[in-house]
Amino acid sequence: MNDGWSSHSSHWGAFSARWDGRGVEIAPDPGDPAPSPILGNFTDTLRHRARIERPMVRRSWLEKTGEPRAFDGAFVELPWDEVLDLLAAELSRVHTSYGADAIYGGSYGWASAGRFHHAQSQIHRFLNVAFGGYVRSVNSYSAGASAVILPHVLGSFEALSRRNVTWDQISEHTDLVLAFGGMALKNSMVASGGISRHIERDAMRKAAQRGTRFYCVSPLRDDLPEQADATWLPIKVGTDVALMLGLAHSLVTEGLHDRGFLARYCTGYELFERYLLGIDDGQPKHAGWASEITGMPAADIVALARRLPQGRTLITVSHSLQRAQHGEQPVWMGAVLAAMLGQIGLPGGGYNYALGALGHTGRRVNAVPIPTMPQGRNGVDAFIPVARISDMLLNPGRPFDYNGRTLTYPDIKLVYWAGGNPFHHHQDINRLRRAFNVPQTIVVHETAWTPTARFSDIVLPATMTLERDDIGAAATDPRLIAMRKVAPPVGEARDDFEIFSALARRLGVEQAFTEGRDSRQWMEHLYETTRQALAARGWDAPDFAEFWRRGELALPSEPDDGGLLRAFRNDPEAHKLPTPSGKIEIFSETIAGFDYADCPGHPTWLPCTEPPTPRYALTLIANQPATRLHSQLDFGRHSQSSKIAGREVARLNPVDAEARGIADGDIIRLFNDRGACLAAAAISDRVAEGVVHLPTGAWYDPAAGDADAPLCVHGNPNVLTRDVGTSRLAQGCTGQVTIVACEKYTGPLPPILAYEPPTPVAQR
Ligand code: PGD
Repeated sequence: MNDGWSSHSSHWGAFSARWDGRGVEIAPDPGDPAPSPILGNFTDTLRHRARIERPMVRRSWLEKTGEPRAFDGAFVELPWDEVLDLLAAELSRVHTSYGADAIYGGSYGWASAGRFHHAQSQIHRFLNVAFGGYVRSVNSYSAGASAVILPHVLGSFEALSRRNVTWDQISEHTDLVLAFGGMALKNSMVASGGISRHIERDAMRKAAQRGTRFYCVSPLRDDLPEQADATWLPIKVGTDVALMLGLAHSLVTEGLHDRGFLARYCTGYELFERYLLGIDDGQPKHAGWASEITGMPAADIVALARRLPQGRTLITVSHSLQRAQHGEQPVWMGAVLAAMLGQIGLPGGGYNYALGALGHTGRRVNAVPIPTMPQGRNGVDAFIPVARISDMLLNPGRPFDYNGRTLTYPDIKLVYWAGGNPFHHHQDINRLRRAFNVPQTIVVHETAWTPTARFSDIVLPATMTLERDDIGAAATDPRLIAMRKVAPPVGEARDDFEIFSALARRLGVEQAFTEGRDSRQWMEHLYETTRQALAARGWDAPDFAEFWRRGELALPSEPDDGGLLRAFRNDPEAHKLPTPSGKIEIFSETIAGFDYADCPGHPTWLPCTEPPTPRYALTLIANQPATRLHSQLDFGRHSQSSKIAGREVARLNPVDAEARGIADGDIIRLFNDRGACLAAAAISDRVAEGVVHLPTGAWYDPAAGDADAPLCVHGNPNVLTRDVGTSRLAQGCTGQVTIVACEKYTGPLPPILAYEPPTPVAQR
């Protein structure tokens, strides 16, 4: 590229970058109408002290002292060859002594956008090739509950979130968007694999200007952007199902529901209606009942219900609502409410689960496949729903429920992670710490000294995306990006592929792992699938060298045809839904047959079993941050610029702040029975009363001295969150909400040590 500029891509946008030996200059893709400010995190991170420069091994692990792992433990620097020999021998020992089902390779995490150096694909492929498999994880922290409930009642998560109503349809057709949990731009700014065009802000503006009315049902006003000109309906955290039921009740009692649609396209409505009207339990779910639970005036609920059938109405339910106990219910009830309005499958109407939750939704999908790294076959049966990791490590051999089955937690001896940060993403970090002390060995490949790296035994330095060539692509993005190397690797960092190839060599499976290809040959090989599909349809299909020279390639999209719901609406016999009945399941015989009290046979109001108490009177919302992706590059300039006194910022309502004597900028302590953290207070009337908002992603930074539940001095909300599954059905992540107390912190301010690398020590 010109003047040292290289095309590149990230989960938060395409850009060009130039390295001057110290810092990186970034220029967003000129075709992107709303580039993400998160790109600013790249500028100063390549040579930051938080980067891992050399392989390190925990001294107590090397010397087999049996000491528990600690965040401030001593590490010994070892040469690559020595550490790889050691690791290959340890993997062989565990495999020979205990089998492949003693190795946990779930390795959840977002890693980087490039499709060849995709850390998950690399680690899974390696473990499959070397050991015939590993204990895996299923589903995601994003959509743990919805991915399981949706196929039972409506269709696949993929179809309902990503191939459904588009922003174009909304701009053209939609009169009203009722967004449960909103559609915050900070979320749609990000798409796994890359996003070259951020279209959501302008799409919402265009729709609002044409007259679409947006309603933001959320305790946080900014869950819809100002461009949507939304009406904010503040609601008590976790009560959306009660509001949906109150709306549904008003529709029925006023005869506004679409009986024809319910009869033709749905099954089980009559049973659900009995519940709605309170025929069996004596409690009609009327607007007054919903008002008591949600805190919204009953008259407003009735008025909103009357508006819904008046034009083209779209109901959306965000990921956040299902990242909570009983998270299956809002996903299901949102679909039922939309079914009662009879607009499912119409352009711009009906139901789109998780629209705006990521930059993958509301778009047309590509007409050709994108490059993906083949992972091979996993021959191990054992798996866990991803957020059950602490349960698994702490309870080997214990049975647990999942989606109608009784499974058993395997006995894990070795945990291997690449491309994720469980000490960021998992709930109840103090419990996770106890769980991570159970396995004999923990291995991580990381770019930086994350808390996960600091708690591992063998820490291998991985290159950052800017330090290697790759191909950026997502099935919902119309550009394939040549991700060109911008700078040399820091220290002795190596690509994950290179590390696994070297291990595979030591284990005698190098040929099977690499198939005789180096990185460049792999990229050419993976690109070929896309090129051939383009060529087969007569589209521009340059060879790899030409694609690389150009820096990007346009990918044609499928038509905006409304996906499976439109086809079903047009001809429900020819295009049955992939549910047991082929229809929308308002009552599910399958789910009822599982006999789970926490997920019955139709959508049900199930309050959280840990409600606020006089001691823990506030509800914490721990959602996605606006200044970084998850915990990635938390040490970067943009992320750092939003902190106050180095701490993550927690927002709270003026009423709650005043009651506690807290002023803007004060340092506060948030705590409950599980843990405590510091944060900096920002007082805001954009946060509903009774709520504290602390986003995720500030690196866990435990103060020394309190071994059991140390204070996180930086502001990681996962020291507070509860580690329970959404229900026995999905066992999804419930990290979004928890109860807390909050007070002004007046002690001496502890230093932030989260980004300080351990000082290497000599082996004794
Ligand atoms: P990231 O910070 O993206 O978080 O959890 P996830 O673990 O995905 O971690 C990715 C790590 O990969 C980073 O540490 C980065 O340095 C590393 N990395 C990047 N590129 C490479 C590479 O090429 N090679 C290697 N080896 N490493 C690399 C995110 C998870 O958090 C998600 S998806 C959700 S939706 C959840 N959300 C919440 C929530 O809403 N509330 C709470 N309380 N908790 C959550 N946790 C979940």
